[in-house]
Amino acid sequence: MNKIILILLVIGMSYNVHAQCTQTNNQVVKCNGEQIAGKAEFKPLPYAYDALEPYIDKLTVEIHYSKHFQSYYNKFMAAIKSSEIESMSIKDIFKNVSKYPAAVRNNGGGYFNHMLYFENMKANGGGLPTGNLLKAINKTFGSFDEFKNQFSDAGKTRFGSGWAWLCMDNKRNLFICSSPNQDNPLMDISEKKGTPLLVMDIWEHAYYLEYQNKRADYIDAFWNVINWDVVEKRFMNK
Ligand code: MN3
Repeated sequence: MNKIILILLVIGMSYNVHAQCTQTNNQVVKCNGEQIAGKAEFKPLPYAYDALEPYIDKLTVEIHYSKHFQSYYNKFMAAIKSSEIESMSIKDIFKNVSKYPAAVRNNGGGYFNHMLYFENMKANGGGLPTGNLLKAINKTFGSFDEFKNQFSDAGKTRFGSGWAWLCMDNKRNLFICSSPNQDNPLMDISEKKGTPLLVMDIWEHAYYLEYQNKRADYIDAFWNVINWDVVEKRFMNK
């Protein structure tokens, strides 16, 4: 009996050694490079609210970031507080999101998707990606313009509120998809699964003040604010 306990103990210890957890202020915030859900932070926007003008106006960015995004974060934290999933990584929660309350799916997606969206924009953005990402785009879609058309169409044709995505599957193949509500391609309920590289918010709150019903104009403008450095980093990190 003691031998079994000893073996279990050794297995348990070696498991812990393999989980590479980093600490900030004595708190574990990441394990194996993945953000722990309960320790997720709401960080300040890395650029000014008016940095994306004239493509996305100041008031839209301000309300979107400080009200909508903040609210998803607050509700996500409330939804996981004191539950078993608080100490899991956000990506592991998404892998089984259908098993958890709808508030976790909606607000966890709302938090995570907005984090990626605001991160993959910047002042004086746009242009073309470079290096391996551009090569992969050309190989998959034939040309950057064809990729741009297909990604824009994913946004234009998504009925209601949602998101357009450029993703990579586990064989590093690129694909475009869109998702409804606050769903994303990391979730088990997603039709297409993969790692998000570039994301565009197509909820009306992302563009209505400036563009009203003209979603296509907002989508055209979005190409001028993309931070390709961030997208390339996501592509190379996996
Ligand atoms: Mn939004």
